[in-house]
Amino acid sequence: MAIKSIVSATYFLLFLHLLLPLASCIKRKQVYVVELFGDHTSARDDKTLHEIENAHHSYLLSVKENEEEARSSLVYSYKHTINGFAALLTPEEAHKLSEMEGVVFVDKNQPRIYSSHTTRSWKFVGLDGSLNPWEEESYQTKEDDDLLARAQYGKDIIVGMIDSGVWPESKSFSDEGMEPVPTKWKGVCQNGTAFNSSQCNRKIIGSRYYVEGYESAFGGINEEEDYKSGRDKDGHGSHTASIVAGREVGKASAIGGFAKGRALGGAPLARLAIYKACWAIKGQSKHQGNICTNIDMLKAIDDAIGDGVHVLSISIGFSSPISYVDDFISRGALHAVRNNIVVVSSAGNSGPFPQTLSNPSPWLITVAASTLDRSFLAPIQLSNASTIQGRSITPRHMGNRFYPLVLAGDVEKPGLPSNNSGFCLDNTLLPNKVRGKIVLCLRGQGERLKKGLEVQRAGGIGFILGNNILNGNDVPSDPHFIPATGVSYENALKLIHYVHSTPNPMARMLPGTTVLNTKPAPSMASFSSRGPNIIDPNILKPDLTAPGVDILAAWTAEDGPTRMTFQDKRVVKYNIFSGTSMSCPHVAAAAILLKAIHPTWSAAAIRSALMTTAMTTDNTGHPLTDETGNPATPFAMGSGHFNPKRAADPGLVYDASYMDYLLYTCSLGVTQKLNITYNCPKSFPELFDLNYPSIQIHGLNYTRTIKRTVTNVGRGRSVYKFSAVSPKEYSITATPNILKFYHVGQKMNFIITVTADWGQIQTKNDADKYYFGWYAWTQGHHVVRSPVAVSFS
Ligand SMILES: *[C@@H]1O[C@H](CO)[C@@H](O)[C@H](O)[C@H]1NC(C)=O
Ligand SMILES: *[C@@H]1O[C@H](CO)[C@@H](O)[C@H](O)[C@H]1NC(C)=O
Ligand SMILES: *[C@@H]1O[C@H](CO)[C@@H](O)[C@H](O)[C@H]1NC(C)=O
Ligand SMILES: *[C@@H]1O[C@H](CO)[C@@H](O)[C@H](O)[C@H]1NC(C)=O
Ligand SMILES: *[C@@H]1O[C@H](CO)[C@@H](O)[C@H](O)[C@H]1NC(C)=O
Ligand SMILES: CC(=O)N[C@H]1CO[C@H](CO)[C@@H](O)[C@@H]1O
Repeated sequence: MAIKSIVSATYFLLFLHLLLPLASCIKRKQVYVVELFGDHTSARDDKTLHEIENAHHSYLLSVKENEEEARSSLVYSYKHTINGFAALLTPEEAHKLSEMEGVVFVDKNQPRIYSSHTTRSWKFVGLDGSLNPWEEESYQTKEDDDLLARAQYGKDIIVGMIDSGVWPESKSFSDEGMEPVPTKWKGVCQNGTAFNSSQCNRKIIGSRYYVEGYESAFGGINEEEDYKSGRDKDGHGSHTASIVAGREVGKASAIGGFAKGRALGGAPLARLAIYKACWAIKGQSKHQGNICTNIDMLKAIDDAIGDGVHVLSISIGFSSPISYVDDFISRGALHAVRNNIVVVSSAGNSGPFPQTLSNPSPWLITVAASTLDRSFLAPIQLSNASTIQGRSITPRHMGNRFYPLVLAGDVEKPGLPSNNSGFCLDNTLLPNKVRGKIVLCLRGQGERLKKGLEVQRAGGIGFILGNNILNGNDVPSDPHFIPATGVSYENALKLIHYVHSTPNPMARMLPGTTVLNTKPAPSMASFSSRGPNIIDPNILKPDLTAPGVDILAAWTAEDGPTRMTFQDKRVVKYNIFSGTSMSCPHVAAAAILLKAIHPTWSAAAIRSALMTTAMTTDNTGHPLTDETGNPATPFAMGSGHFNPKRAADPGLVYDASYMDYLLYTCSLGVTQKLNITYNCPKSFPELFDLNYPSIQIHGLNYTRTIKRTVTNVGRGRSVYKFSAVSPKEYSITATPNILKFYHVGQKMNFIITVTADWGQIQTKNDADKYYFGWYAWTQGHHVVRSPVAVSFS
């Protein structure tokens, strides 16, 4: 009970603070999160679950007038994640509860707003090509079919999608020919608007939705904007679900007769369990788009654990880092991992700036985004006979004529502030100077699709979107409304030079075509969030990169993809979208296949297999690059680009258990704050000793030894040899540097020593800078590789 008194004291201070502003609004009920002492037992029978809910109810009954009121005030009863509940309480009731025996914590829910990790441009329909993620990567081989066959296409594996719901009628979610639902499944198909309990099938085996947190923060769902059910209005949830587990669909889509592709998810027979926690908000709201609140997210994870999913795919997060304690995805995921569920999450779209990474917890798989080897090339011909390369998926053509080419900055209303000039923002262009011309607009301010509309408004005939220096080579392929193409920063400079140096600059834009096997690919998307991890600089994140640029997948059949920003009447069943939201489900699909092939592997073993076998070169054989054209660092790509086939046979894995994560929370000093009932031992491992498949060390000015353990999952008798490429200014060694295994399942410990080259670093003035290297254990075709990032301070 010592804990209780300490906590009440902490809580009380918080409470006073809350009470003052609330005093004036009489008895207004708000959502509070109440956490109780003690963990849930591991028993998960109906009786226990019922008891948990009754216990939550009885707490409420003790502060409410009657049974009826207590029942109706319970918002969520958490049964598999935290031991607690969310309830509508007055401040007085909250205070009373906080003083009760067994209550550790009562807090007014500060709705934290998560959003889906797609880029802000809403993209639209491909020109060609298949969306099979395995097929599109030229460096992947036909052997991937063997992988799918070995995994039985994921038929026994259930993936929980926490997202904006699903469009159940999409052919991608057909259950034709599928076997009955796995008998262990405990989920439900929740009745709601336009999606009732008879609409689940053998593919979509469950559907639930979570709206309480949203509605308490933003008011009731506007049923014009979203369906109050598992049905997806937004498109994001259908897109991610079909990337993971979409069935094969012959002719995926057609707009203007273009798209003729085969649509196929990564694990086409896996079962989908839909947890809709994200809701579309239209209009000019600050949280425009798809938003999700913390208590809804946590309940979705809580139910997914109870329902029996094997993998969770969460393409949701914050736009900047947030602590493990405040982050309900992280907290829920820790309990999911305890139940041996693999949780895959997106790194975020706040790149290319450093320290922007989201979902950094070491129990998550954190996925960055990179390109495919497919481009939609739409070049520009200049009247001086040069061609400038561009990209577009705009289904509008301008014909063969040349038209005058102008720069937006030269044809806009006078007196615009210089920081608003050249961007083709709303109502900035002068029709008398734009009519019948092609306009070059710059990226950086304003939405890309809207710029095209502004050119159209002013009577322009075509539009070129020029990257700024930050976007570099990362050119988006957008579905504009008038003939349009996008160009790199370098090409934008060429066009500007051409206009300035030519008396009568003319150009024509050629229609877009799909080009496969483009090189180099993959390369990092500029929007992909970057490390270093500032929540804990001892854990290197992201973990991996996977395709997240111009991904074609299922859409809602009702909604124009750009509807969030302006009227778009175009409606498609398949849509092109970019973001770490799209790369995350690729890795979730790989995790499904690995889980099917290796049912006994832990979540950490599956992550390790994916990380240590990841590719660090592109299809030219050179190091994978970022948007600047330079080699990408582990802060952009983690261990590299996922490679599911090699991951099925990694040789060795770095395993970690729930207990290891608990000890990690002890080292970090957050165990209590996470309200985990666990008495930390007197001594616990260093943070950097968590058995992670990568290494990050900060503040290393002399030498450090790091412990790791590998488990043999390859051949029985085998000998692995150590090799390393040390980060500049440091050296890496291992003791021992040969690992001899005698049987499968055998574990071996080793120590990595990283030593700084003092003198050199001191003379440089870059103490904060990280240096990168790697080490590997090699045996035959097994190369078990780990990136290393080290900084001096
Ligand atoms: C559930 O389904 C029934 C029958 O379709 C319908 O009448 C009812 O309104 C639905 N309930 C909700 C909450 O949508
Ligand atoms: C559920 O929806 C389907 C399709 O809209 C409809 O045919 C069926 O009657 C509905 N069932 C119930 C119980 O409302
Ligand atoms: C543009 O510049 C003005 C004046 O310097 C400033 O007030 C405004 O915030 C700037 N806008 C942006 C988007 O940077
Ligand atoms: C045409 O103009 C572009 C842009 O100024 C320049 O890079 C290119 O060399 C020119 N081509 C010829 C053939 O002069
Ligand atoms: C080296 O690191 C130690 C421990 O972090 C610190 O006390 C010391 O000041 C550092 N030395 C330099 C030169 O930064
Ligand atoms: C007893 C305890 O540690 N309570 C913590 C529960 O979690 C919240 C944050 O969500 C902390 O603020 C409490 O201190």
